[in-house]
Amino acid sequence: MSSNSYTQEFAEHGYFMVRQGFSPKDIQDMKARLEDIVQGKFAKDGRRFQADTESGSYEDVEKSEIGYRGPNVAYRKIADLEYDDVFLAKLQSRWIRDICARFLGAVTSVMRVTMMDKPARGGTPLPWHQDVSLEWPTPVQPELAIWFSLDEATAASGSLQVVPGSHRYGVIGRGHLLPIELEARYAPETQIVTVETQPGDVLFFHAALLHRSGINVSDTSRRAVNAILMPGNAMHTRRNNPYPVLFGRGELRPIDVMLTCPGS
Ligand SMILES: O=C(O)CCC(=O)C(=O)O
Repeated sequence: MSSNSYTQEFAEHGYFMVRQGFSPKDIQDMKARLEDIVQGKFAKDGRRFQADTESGSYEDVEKSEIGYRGPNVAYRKIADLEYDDVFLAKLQSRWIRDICARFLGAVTSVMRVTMMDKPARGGTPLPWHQDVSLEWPTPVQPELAIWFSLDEATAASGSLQVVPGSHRYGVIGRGHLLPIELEARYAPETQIVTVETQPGDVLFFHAALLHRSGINVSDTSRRAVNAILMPGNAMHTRRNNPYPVLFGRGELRPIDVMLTCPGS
């Protein structure tokens, strides 16, 4: 697919897919690093972890993400991956840089980079939401999100589902979670598309696109990475400091993020 088709797909449907954007080695490197993080072999101050629910209900998800609690905890989410040298280096691949320059301009800032695990025969449904929110501490709304799975992602393993074209609603209400009473209007069953991917495939979507994911009923885990990106420089209005830059002047460099990450 050419970059003109990306622009067209993005405008029309709110997403496009780059099949095999990452090489098998890229995926292997990220999986190995993730396993080291989970095993505690690559501990880092300030990194945020969220344990999965026992109930399988989104309402029971830990509200604040806290630190590492050992290798035997089922982590639903691991945050701050922009401060991991392996993940950062892969996200800063030349082809992603080119796509971000096209869609976000000369500077791309990072709202967050997280990994979400749907373990084999488990996980917690993530309801319809947008990667934008007027409640988030930023004057600049995210515009682009990147999503890719380190494992095969299928309907059975809890892959991402989207509502094509829903980015055109812009921020719905205050954004982020779609109120349940609005689901029939904004996310009718007949319009839902399940995005199925092989390791290496990378989905780019408009941050306002409605998306969700279910549980994993397959026998293998589904570990996916989601990067939420903003155009230009952006200040964190609660911390009163700038969000990290992925591309552009002052960008994060893998060599600089080896030791710590700020967390929140
Ligand atoms: O990986 C998934 O299932 C969805 C991730 C996501 O949309 C999020 O964390 O906001």
